[in-house]
Parts: sequence; C-alpha cells; structure tokens
Amino acid sequence: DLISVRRALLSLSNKEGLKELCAFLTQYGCELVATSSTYKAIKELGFLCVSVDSITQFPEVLGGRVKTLHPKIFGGILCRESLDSDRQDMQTQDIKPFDIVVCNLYPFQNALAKGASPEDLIENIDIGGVSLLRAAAKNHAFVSVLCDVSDYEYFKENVSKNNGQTTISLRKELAVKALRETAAYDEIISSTLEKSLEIENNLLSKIGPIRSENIKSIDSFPENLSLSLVKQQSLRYGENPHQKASFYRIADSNLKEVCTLSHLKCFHGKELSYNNVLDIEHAIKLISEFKENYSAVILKHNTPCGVGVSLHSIAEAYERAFESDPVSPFGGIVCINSEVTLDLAKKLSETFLEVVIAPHFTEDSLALLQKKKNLRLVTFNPELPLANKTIFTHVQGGFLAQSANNIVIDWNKITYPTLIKPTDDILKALTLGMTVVKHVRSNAIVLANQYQSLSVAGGFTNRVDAVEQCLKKVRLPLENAVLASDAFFPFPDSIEMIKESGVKYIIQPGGSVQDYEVIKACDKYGISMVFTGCRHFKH
Ligand code: 93A
Repeated sequence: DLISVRRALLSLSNKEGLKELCAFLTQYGCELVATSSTYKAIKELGFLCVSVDSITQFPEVLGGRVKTLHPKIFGGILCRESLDSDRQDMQTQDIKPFDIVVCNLYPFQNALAKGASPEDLIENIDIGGVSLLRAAAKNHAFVSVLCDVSDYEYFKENVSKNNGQTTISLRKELAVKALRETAAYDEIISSTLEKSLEIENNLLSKIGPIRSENIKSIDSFPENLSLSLVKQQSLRYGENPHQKASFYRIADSNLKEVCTLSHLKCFHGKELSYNNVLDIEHAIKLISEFKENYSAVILKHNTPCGVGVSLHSIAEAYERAFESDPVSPFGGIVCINSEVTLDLAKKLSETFLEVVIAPHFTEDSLALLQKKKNLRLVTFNPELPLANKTIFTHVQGGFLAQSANNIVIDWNKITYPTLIKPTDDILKALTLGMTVVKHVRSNAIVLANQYQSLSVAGGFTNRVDAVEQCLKKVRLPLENAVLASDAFFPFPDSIEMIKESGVKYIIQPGGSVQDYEVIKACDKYGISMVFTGCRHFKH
C-alpha cells in the first residue's frame, strides 16, 4: 500500500508553495513533469523538469485549450502497474506512470468575482485540469492527487513520516478532496452559465425562495475528536491586567488546523498580549476575504472599524479604511494583504497603534516603524488562515465546535426581489459590505461603498438600533452607499430609517415572514435590495 514518489505531474494556475514542494519531491529523487507556465516556473526556481510536450511529442495547442489531454499523460495517471494487461499497454505504447498529480484549476471563481467578460469566463473553464484531478482520484490506489496549496504541508509531513512514500489512507483522503473540488468547481460553472442564459431571456426579476439547501458547505466536520491541549506559551495577562492567561495549542494531528500563534512572527515591539492574539486572528480572517490587490483592515476590540481596498496602492487602501472612522483606530490593530511600504508606514506612524500585521515589510518602512518601541510588528502567511475548518469556542468545562463560516457570497444564488436592480459598481459595494458585516458581532449593520466601509455597527440586541447607530456614525458622503445586514429585517421599520438617509441599496439574507412587507417598503422608496439566502450571525 505504500507508493514511492518517483514521478510527479504538475499543472498549476496558482504557483504558491511550488518551490518548497519541488524541493521536497526532488529530495526523494522524484522526476518533475509540468505544463508550460508551470514548467517555466519550476526551471526558474532551479529544479530539473520535463515539459509535457516533450513527452507527448505534441505541442500545447489552441491557445492552451489542449495542454495535457493526451494518452501518454492520462495513461500515466490511470495505469495499474499491478495488472499484466496494463503493464503490457504501458510497454508497447511507452507510457510511464505518474505517482503524484499536483494541479489547481483555472481560477473561474476569481474571474467571476472580478467581473470577467463572458468570453473570459468561458476561457476560465478548466477541462484538462479537472480531468487530471478526476483521473488521479480514480486511480488513488496508485496515485496521490494534490488540488489545493493548503494541503502541501500535510502531504509533506505524511510522506516524510513514511520515508518518501505515500500511504493508501493519505491517497484516499486526497482523492475525496479532489473529487469534491471538481464537483464544487462544476457547480459554480453550471450555475453561472445557467444564470447568464436567464439574463438573456429576461427571467431574473422573480423572488426566489430562500432555501437552506442553497447554502452548501463542502468542508468536512470532524464528528469525533479527542482533543488534547498543550501549553504553547504564557501570556502577559488576560483581557485585563488582573487576569492571568496562557495560550494552549490543540495537539491533534488529525485536525490539520493551522495554529494561530505558531504561524505568526512578532519580530518587534512588546510581547503579544491575550487581546492582541484574539484581535490578530480576527484581523487575518477578515483580510483573507479580500482578494483585491491592496486591502487594509483596522480593528478595535475584535471589531472591524475600517476596511479599505485599492487597485493602486496599499497606502490608499489604508487611507480609505482610516478615513471612514478616524477616531476608533487609536490603540487599534491594522492588517494588510501586501507589503508595508514607506508611504504606508508614514501614515501608520501618525496614529497610536497596538499591532501592524502584514505579509512583508520593506526595509525603509521598518526603519520608520521600529522607532516606535512598543508597536508590535507581525508577519503572517496570507494563505494559511483559510485552512482552518473548525472553530472552537470555550464554555465552562468544554468546547463548542462548529465548522468555519467559510461561505462567500455566491452571486448565482442571489435573488433580486425589488423593482430596481443594482449596477455592477453597486454589486462590488454590496460584496464589500456583506463581507465586512460577516465579521461584526450580531446584530450587525455595515454601510459601504465599493472602496471602503463607511460605518460599522455591531453588538446590538435589535436591528433598528443597529441601523440607527450605523447611520448616525457615518462621516463620509453616502453617495452610492449600500447597507449590509447580517440577518433579515424582521419588520419594515428599518427601511423607513434607511429611506431618510438616502441610502438606495440593501443586501441582506432575506427569509423573514415579513419579507413581502420589507420588499414593498423598498419598492415604495425606490430602494434596491438583494437577498443572499445566507445568514451571518456572529456571537
Ligand atoms: O485548457 S485546459 O482545460 N486544457 C488542458 O489540457 C489542461 N491541462 C491542464 N487547461 C488545462 N490545464 C490547466 O492548466 C491546469 O488545471 C492548470 O490550472 C493550468 C496550468 O497550465 P500552465 O502550467 O500552462 O499555466
């Protein structure tokens, strides 16, 4: 049941972690075979690699539509060396077996989120990659399949433990993951195409029912865990100086979770405190939702107080996050998804902050920020936090466990119940608002435009107060602003208030028995509302 890693096929749109993976595989003498841009990347990293076309003796054709679709490739993935007849075919047709397939698919979902044209979307439908994953999963008796960067570590750990061999249980697990990946991928593509056909037939303006089966989570949830805890480190004190505190790590290799403290590096400033750890974790979860080139979030007491995105610079993204509420960031923490530049460092220096978290810091930005002795500077790997699939909350004598709230807005499941439909720019604002509100304690309301949050209100025990506070706190103009709500409006009363403010767009889950009244109120005031079908309570 143990298979050596002798030959790997790599075909990757996302090349993160490639260097470490190639270094790992080649140390066991594994031959690397790759498709065009992956081949180039591997060579540039300094590893030996064989191109797919040199094996197939057939060039990549039709602008990349046909890269791997060839019997020498698929034969190598599907062959069973234990079968005489397969071995015979392999010999006569010169088919060499692959032991590993590493493939992540064309990023259809990203293209969709970025508003790609219908032609671009079509080109982002992966054919060969899906087949590679499916073939490797089918032949898991012999082949390991890696479809997700976040599984590389787990794979490497497992293979190291077994002296360069994969176990059948590892290959089975990876196969199931790959099949789920292709199923989810096809689901997105089919519903996107279905919807685009509907638009042509003008069938969209119906109120769709809000069904819980619209919300699918493909994450597996560990039903039976026996957890042991290991003390990782003592913390200076707890939430307040009179409370003692430590950090305990869950020692359960089956859980495969990323441990917050072990993947952060606090390299400057005071030691991390209990509150810092909580805030940092939350900040990283929030920033991970933003795929824009430059995104910045500011948090205070575990609550976002400003979020900004920019296509141009991280300084602009931060400025946008800051200007929406320049009072709250005092003593807050800032997390960004790109390098801290000198420009940004100058802006950060203007405010007293507790922590700055980023994937990197430029040298000149560090020279400036390190002048602040107490300011904690932390680096994190922006890819890792998404791997967390189970959330534990402590209660007296035990833990509550739940699968992570990994649902992102699925625009194919959105319904448009009001007369006016939002424009594309407004869809961006709706997405931003809904993404932020998901990270705010319930009841939560967020006002946003397409570049930034405009006001955040959370922790209210009724929705009317949340709406009222949110509107009251706004400092920037409400032009093209949208209002996002973490759960449905039970009554139309909030809509009356929203109308007074001039806000014309609402995003909310829907699903109230009073939805009809809420929709009627929106239509009466010319407000456009969309339903996501997905509630985001946060306790
Ligand atoms: O257009 S495809 O569906 N045709 C193929 O034969 C094929 N084989 C692999 N796309 C195909 N792939 C995909 O190409 C992989 O899933 C991966 O995302 C990408 C990597 O290609 P490259 O290494 O050239 O960037």
